[in-house]
Amino acid sequence: MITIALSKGRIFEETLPLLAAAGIVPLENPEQSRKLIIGTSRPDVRVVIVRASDVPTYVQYGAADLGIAGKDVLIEHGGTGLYQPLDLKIAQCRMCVATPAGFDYVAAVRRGARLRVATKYINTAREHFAAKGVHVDLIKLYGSMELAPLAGLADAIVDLVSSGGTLRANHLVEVEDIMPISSRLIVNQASLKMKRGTLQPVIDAIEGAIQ
Ligand code: PRT
Ligand code: MG
Repeated sequence: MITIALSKGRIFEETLPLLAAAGIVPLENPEQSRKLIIGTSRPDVRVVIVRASDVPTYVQYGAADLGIAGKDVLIEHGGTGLYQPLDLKIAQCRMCVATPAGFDYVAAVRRGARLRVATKYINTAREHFAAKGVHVDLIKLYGSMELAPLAGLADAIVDLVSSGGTLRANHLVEVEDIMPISSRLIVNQASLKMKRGTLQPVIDAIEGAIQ
């Protein structure tokens, strides 16, 4: 049996055509079903539905053989025990620093001000600001980072942006680009050794279907 860990939402939708290329079609839509384990058109393959940030953990411990996770999530997880053979080029966005439109970020950095930065991505943010020599107090949030500067919790946020619509709606502007983000296929290292005969053709078919 091969178990694939997936999250609902944008990753699931964009993953369907890639799995289909490997002959794997989930038998139910997780958006409609409450089931957390979903069978597929292949009797030897099942999908488990987990939170996006839990996907690397399931694969790390071998509860899933394969998974698909954003680079943002993988950096925060650390990648221990994971083989990351493919950039799937799905769920693309970018990680950036944003501030209220009236905040002079460049001037604050230039005068060495200590900035309060709210984010879900503590590791990514710590590395980014350390590399630039910017002093920051990082405030961990689990969602809706855009609210933090508006409510007076932080001077800036580190968050993902795709269309820019959420920033605009909250009068925030992108002041620094940190890195492009896309989703990766992740594989449990022990599974790859023990089940290579079944896993490698799946990995190869997915690779062939990347746009
Ligand atoms: O919801 P949950 O806590 O379970 O996890 P999650 O929010 O991380 O899951 P999900 O499904 O929302 O995101 C899964 C993955 O999609 C992320 O890990 C990213 O790799 C990727 N991705 C791509 C994005 C976006 N684009 C994105 N725009 N993840 C989140 N966003 C959010 C962003 O945080 C911001 O709040 O969308 C908002 C901005 O969108 P725009 O279009 O208004 O700029
Ligand atoms: Mg979400």
